[in-house]
Amino acid sequence: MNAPIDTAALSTREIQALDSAHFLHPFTDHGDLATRGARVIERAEDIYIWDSEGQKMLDGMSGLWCVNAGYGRRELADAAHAQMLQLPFYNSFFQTTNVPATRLAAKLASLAPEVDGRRFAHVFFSSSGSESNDTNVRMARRYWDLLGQPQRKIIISRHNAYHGSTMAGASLGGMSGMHAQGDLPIPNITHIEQPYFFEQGLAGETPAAFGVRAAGWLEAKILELGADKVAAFIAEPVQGAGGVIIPPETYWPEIQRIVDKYGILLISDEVICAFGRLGHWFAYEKFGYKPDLVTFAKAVTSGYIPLGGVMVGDRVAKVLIEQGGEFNHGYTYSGHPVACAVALANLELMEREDLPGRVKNDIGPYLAQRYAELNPHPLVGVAETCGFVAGLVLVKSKTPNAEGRLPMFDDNLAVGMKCRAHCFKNGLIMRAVGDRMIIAPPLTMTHAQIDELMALIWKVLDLTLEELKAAGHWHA
Ligand code: PXG
Repeated sequence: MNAPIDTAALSTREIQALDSAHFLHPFTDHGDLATRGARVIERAEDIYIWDSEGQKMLDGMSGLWCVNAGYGRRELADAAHAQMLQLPFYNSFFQTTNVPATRLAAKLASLAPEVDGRRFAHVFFSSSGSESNDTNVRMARRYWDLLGQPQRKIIISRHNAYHGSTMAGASLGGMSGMHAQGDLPIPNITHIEQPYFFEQGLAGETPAAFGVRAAGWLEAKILELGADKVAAFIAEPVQGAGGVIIPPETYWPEIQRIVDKYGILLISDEVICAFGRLGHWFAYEKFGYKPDLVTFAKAVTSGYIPLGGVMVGDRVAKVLIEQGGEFNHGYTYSGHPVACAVALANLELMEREDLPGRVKNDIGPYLAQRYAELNPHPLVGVAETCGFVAGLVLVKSKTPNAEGRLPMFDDNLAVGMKCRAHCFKNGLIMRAVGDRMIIAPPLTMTHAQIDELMALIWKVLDLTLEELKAAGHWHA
């Protein structure tokens, strides 16, 4: 047996060596990581993180789209501590329940707005977004089975969507790199194009006209498959991991019209967009559509402990409860008391500080205003925000080509990754999705902190431009 290792006494290099010897990281080229060593994040406070070499960084990604309440919130740690001492775990399978899970289900039901008399009175708990989307597939198909339409199995999703990394999650997602590994998607899941105006808008087309056209791809797919074969359509309100793809305003109303017309279920994957991120508790309220199932995870606990789930609307809940008998599905940690206690404390904190309202009325509009100022930068094709997510595209030139689009850099140049390297060096965590730079910072940010963020973004854009010029890749 190996001797236990006192990691507290290790240098950064020693931790990195131990890490690459034993820890297989998610979505990581391990051979490559071993040559450079992982960055060791040691502590965090407010909107900042510190690595083991003492470098402070502004966390423009809220961990991974989840630390909405910011770091260092003592009351979330206290809630976990108290609940661990009282009841660290008990299952909810065999006609038992626990107080935090029950209270949280009721709390979430009270926060989810009713639309046109359709309520979200019920919640199914999991521990992650991926698991929750597996639940959605099981539940949507069970729903149609119970209604005597078992042939309704197909779930339509979108290319470049992200719905998780389990077999069902990765299949629902539209990431070709994921499909290429492991024989995915699983049967009866298919994809349509995403509503990305910058990439797919036609010369002379308005964003509004594009939104209707993009929603039309759903109707075309339904007609191609046969409406009686389609169980559900799943989509993120704003695509997150795909690069903060913000649909035109006309998109969601048209999607709603189409799912209503064919009676198919609508699943809103709000793993990133719920809990204040877009200025509302749930994002379907912002866009005014009426989902039947809503996936949540991440910020329900501000990422302090794993928890996810599905808000189950009346339409599905009624059939499942009144006609369903036993639903043969669930996880050991469905309704985990400690995770639920932390979620309750987090939602109370978010309510007290009105984080959704701050995003909607204060820091969201301020970020939008400051982001618009980036548009004149020579590298920026478009800079846009929605609530408290933002994306900007790095372009080769501001002069549209023959198709009316701004020319992009050659993929081989990996300009987004160059920009991201400058971010790290200068104390900013910002993601690169291809040449789209994205952020989703904590919802606690002050105006002064937004100004600090913007100064950093200007700096890294200038540094990226200088690097491109020095290497002879800038001819504008
Ligand atoms: N749905 C959505 C919309 C997500 O963003 C998941 C489901 C899966 O959740 P779990 O908890 O199983 O990871 C997510 C997760 C990225 C990135 O690169 C985004 C996510 C996860 C990992 C990386 O932006 N989102």
